[in-house]
Amino acid sequence: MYNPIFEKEKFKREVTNNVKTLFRKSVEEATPQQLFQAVSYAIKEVIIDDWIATQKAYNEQDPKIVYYMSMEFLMGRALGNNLINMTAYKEVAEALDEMGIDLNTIEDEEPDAALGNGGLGRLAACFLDSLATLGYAAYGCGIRYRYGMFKQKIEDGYQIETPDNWLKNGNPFELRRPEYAREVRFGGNIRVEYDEVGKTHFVQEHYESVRAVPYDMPIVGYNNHMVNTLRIWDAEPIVDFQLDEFDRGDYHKAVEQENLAKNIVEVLYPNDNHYAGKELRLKQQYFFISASIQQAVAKYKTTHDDIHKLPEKVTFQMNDTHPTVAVAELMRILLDEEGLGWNEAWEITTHTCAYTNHTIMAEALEKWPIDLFSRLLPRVYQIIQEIDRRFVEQIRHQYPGDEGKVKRMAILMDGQVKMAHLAIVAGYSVNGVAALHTEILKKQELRDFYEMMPSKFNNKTNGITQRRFLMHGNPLLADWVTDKLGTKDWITDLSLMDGLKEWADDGEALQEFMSIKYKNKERLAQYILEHNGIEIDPRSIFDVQVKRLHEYKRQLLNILHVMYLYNQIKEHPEKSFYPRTFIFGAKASAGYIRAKQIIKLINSVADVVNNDRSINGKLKVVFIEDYRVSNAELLFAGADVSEQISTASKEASGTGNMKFMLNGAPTLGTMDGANVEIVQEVGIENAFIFGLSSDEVISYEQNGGYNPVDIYNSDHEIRRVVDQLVDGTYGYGNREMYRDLYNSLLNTKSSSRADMYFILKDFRAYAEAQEKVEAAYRDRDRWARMALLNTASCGKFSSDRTIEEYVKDIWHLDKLTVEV
Ligand code: 26W
Repeated sequence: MYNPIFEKEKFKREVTNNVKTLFRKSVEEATPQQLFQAVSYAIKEVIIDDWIATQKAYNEQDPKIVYYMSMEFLMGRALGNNLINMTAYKEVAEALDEMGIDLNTIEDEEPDAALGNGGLGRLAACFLDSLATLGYAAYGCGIRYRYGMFKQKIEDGYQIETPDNWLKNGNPFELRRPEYAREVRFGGNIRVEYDEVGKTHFVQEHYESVRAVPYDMPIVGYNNHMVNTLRIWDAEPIVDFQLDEFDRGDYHKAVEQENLAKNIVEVLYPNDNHYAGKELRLKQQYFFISASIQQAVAKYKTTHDDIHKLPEKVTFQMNDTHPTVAVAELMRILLDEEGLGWNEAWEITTHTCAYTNHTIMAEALEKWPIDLFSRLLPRVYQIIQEIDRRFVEQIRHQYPGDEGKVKRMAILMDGQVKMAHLAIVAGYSVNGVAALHTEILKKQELRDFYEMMPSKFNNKTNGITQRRFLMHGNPLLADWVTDKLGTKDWITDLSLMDGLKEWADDGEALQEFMSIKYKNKERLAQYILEHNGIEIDPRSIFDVQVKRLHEYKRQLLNILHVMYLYNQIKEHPEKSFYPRTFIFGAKASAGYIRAKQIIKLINSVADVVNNDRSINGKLKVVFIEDYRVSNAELLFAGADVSEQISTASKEASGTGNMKFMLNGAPTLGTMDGANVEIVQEVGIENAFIFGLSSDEVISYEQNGGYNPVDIYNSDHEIRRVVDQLVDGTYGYGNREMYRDLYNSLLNTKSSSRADMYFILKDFRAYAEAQEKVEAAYRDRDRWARMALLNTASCGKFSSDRTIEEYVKDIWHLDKLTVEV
């Protein structure tokens, strides 16, 4: 068996020595943070050898490389994950223990690398893990934000954002690579020149530029010596580059460039599914894309001399539309720097770029104002104009007289650059992230494009890595699975989980399974006691909804239902009620007022309910502060019920749903996103499904919505809950506090439609599904079986499966082997 952590004693000496040279201290004197640093550097030492060996394998085997281009990589912590993938976790824990150091404690010293918002960023991180584990050559390309996703504090029930200074103690795993720095240019104007042979040249002048400097983070594959690279770019002022002759000695300009460099990578935009049209964001996009593409082309050219064959060795996967400027940047390099003609360049580009769509939310679509775009990226804009001109010609040719098509499909329209259209036109593949989502893209959102180019469209249902979300997050269950299956192979082949079904009717196995769940609930309860000061009973049903806060995800439906339950308990104290703990975790975009009101409401309800002694602790509500990858692992492991209650059709896939399933929590959800496939795998009897279907939602939407006031008038229990938003019950007497939420449900004036997300429409069905949850939970054997079957049926949802599908259908990569 491969064991990279050498001899234990050598490792211990290394840690001791690191503490000494880094901090001039002994192990006994060092702080936990210093020990974290010392241990991480010792681990990095080992990783570096495999990293070098992987580079050597790249050079010798010349595999095709996928560049996963993403504005976001939500990596979380690295230390524990690296140890898991090096198969050294237990040995290292033991060695540290002998030194009087607790591995868990020092793991907690590592800040999350939170370079992402939510689903899309975490998916990118899972994909990198799977790519390295499966032996594929891949680079993650992104931005080294100085500040990642903001830290959330809850003060007086309100969300307060504070900066995430994740680099303040340094990042032991990263490697600065100044030798690969690139220049990226913004603004100015394009001068056209003709050379002696009459060839046209486009020269950008009077531009501002920054130096892009890459930092590499190792991506350790599981038990295979493969170490891939996440390359994130930092910006520095250009000073040691040659300025234009025109600019030389221009002090003012030097200062501006200093500012540009500082601003560009300063902070991750905390918007999820909402496009704000900020110029700085476009700068961020072009900055990391230009640097990454320049580098990929340069790397290709060091070993290949025919640029036309680029698509045989390189593929750029664009994670949503955020990196789509890649299309035009690659064209620019091929045209202006490689001197190719338009057709050749287009041929190469359209066989190299592929696009993944992650949302149908209209407000998430990126459309840049043409004046902004052309001012910032003049040459890139010219190229997009030409792409658009040719595409429109093609539409007119294929659909003569149909100007509606042109209006709907053009890349440049109504003063805007439509990034999704550019991605589809230039991409050789367009994929959605769950079966239902892809169908909605084909039939609704992207219908015209699907009709014109059906063969580009395909589905790749998302997945998650079991290395982090079971092995690291839930070691008790991981060991149990290994024991029951008699093999560890599920770690790299999750379909083997199916073998657990054998134990679904074995009383003893079920009991073991549930006692592991109980221990994880105790661990979570302990975390909540420490962080929230709230005592919760691990015997109660842990009902968990953790994800970004968004109206379409319907945290409001969940909390309204808690208010409804509270009313029931108060009114019928005699009725038996199984104790429930409702746990929420969510960050709201800083500018998303209504989302923030929902957080405040959840906290107000928690305040009232948790402090009402008359209900004997039957109901508890907890809002987890600063939900993030590291505490998510505890939440998935400790959950009984997985809340996946988005308005059908709105959640492209969801990936949290899969993490809960893996950890044995049945889904309480709508037929949306990947929930549909979860139900297919586990059986509808092992989930709690409710609510409108996506077809029903879409059909209501096409007919102007529905009238929530009818429901309000006819269902007095619903009315009571809605009224409690404005009668002071949860406003500490203030009736205006939740007026906007009340209006959003009933009043057409407050939004384009009343109850846009069908909360009241689905309320009864949701409450009934919750009753079924309670009934099922009371039957301990039935519940245990259900929970176990969820874990046993999650095989499809490994990101390993997803990546193999991308490789087979889109990327066509070769498998590498790394020899050490
Ligand atoms: C421009 C603002 C913006 C920022 C982020 C627009 C859109 C986004 C993302 C596409 C939002 C996102 O994270 N989408 C989620 O992607 C996951 C991975 O595919 C899916 O599981 C989620 O359903 C989807 O909401």
